[in-house]
Amino acid sequence: MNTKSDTWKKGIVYQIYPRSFMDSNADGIGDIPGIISKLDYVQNLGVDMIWLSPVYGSPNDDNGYDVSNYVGINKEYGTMEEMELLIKEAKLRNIKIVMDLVVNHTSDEHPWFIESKNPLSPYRDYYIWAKKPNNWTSFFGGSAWDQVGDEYYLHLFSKKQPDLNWNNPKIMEEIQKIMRFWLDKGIYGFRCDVINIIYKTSLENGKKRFVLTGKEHYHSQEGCHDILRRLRSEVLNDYDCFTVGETVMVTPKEANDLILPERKELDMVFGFEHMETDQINNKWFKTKFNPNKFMKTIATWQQEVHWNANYLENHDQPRSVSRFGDDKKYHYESATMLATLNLTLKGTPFIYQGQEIGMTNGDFKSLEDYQDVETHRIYQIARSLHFPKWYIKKMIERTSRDNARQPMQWNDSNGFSKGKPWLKINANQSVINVETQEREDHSILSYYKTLIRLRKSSETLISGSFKPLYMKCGVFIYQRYDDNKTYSIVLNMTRKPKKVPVKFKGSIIISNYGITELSSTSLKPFEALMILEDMKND
Ligand code: ISL
Ligand code: CA
Repeated sequence: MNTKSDTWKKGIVYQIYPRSFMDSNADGIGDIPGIISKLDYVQNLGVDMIWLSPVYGSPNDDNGYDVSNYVGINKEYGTMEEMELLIKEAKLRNIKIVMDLVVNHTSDEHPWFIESKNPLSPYRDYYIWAKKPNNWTSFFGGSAWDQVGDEYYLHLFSKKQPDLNWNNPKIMEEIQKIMRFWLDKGIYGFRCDVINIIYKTSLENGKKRFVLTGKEHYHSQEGCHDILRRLRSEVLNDYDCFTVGETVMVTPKEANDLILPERKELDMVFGFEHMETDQINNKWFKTKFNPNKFMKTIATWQQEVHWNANYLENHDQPRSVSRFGDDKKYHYESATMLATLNLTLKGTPFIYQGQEIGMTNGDFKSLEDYQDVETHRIYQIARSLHFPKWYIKKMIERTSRDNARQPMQWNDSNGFSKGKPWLKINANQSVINVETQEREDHSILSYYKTLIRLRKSSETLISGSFKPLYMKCGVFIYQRYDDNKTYSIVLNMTRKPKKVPVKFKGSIIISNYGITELSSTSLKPFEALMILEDMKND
């Protein structure tokens, strides 16, 4: 049993989507040498871990979440030597690398699947084949089955992402080898892709649903818990590492069933309930953002879940300043208000590349500008359902995952690449970029750096308790406290001035309007304050 460091609880994670982070060889595609060239920037942010989205061999149908070689590197991103150099260079800067474990499915170009297409192959049972498809539907819309020969194979995502058959003990063997291959290279653990749907209890038809018909046969099944316990006891326990599960559709209770220490499964999970408070039925049918619903969901997870992985955006989600803030009139104020939320909650903060400078949703002009496989799939389905074109355009503009995948805005021109970027760069990089913000004290980037330093120096923010004080009219007030200190965090999540309904005594630790005195009884638009309560007055 290896002694486990607690960096994953005390530190902060920065997510890098390699294709869009930094291009070192002018082919318009981000790569590993590009990441290495920006490690000083990442270190200067003050973060402790980098979660690296997949860089494995892949045909890029889903930008690497379709793996064709788990123990090789996509040549567009670099070589294994460069990957080993990244781990080493990061370590020199006290940054640990966390890889993406994508084991619900492989690419259909993985040798296992190519072999498996032959019914007589020993690899046939590495995947899920059936004489005829059941009624299950895919996360990307449409049937979850495609035909090869006279049989069908299951794919809960794109048809180029066939699901692995975890009922086959060979899969456990193969995946344990892959995990050890990377842990032996000195990585600090895994973000586990859709890890709570990998075990299918049966292939029975599912109850007809608007989305994900069939999910009751694979969502958080007992067989999945068994697999997670074995991965932990047979592999992970031999290393100083942690796991964060990407667990779709879990409630706080289901999250605890995956992460409570006595369960010996995962260390923490990404929940989605706060990310589903501005939609009806599914993410493509967005509603007006309702801050009260959002903050109540967050408060529930803070109080009920053993240890949270706190995030506001990632490579699948729209940009938080556009979605939960105001990326026009109150760009600085709302981005820094959201930063204050993200970095003062209880649990491990995750920051997605570009969030620290307030990167916004995309400025795509036509469907051809989008690259995401899911976006194009949804477009086809919406057209086949005769949705009006103007409605489909709005749906895609608000929800496409490409909103988060436009290249990192390093300066006001070609900071990301000297070549033609694989995905169009947002025109607002002329004003929203790292170089400009590094020069200014009053910038989103400077605010993030201050907040990160503050959080890492405060035992109360890292391990203290959480208590909601007020969650109404778009105002979210909560406390983080322990025996030594009590902080009150006050957030106006709206563009309207709001009355402060609670009396505070104490000193202002941080304010996104730069105020130093607790005089006013009202909050400005998107105002954020953190106050160190005056304990003497009790
Ligand atoms: O898009 C989403 C966020 O609302 C989800 O439906 C997402 O597709 C789902 O959470 C699974 O995401 C993960 O697995 C997918 C991959 O496309 C995503 O990028 C990855 O984060 C299949 O590997
Ligand atoms: Ca490149």
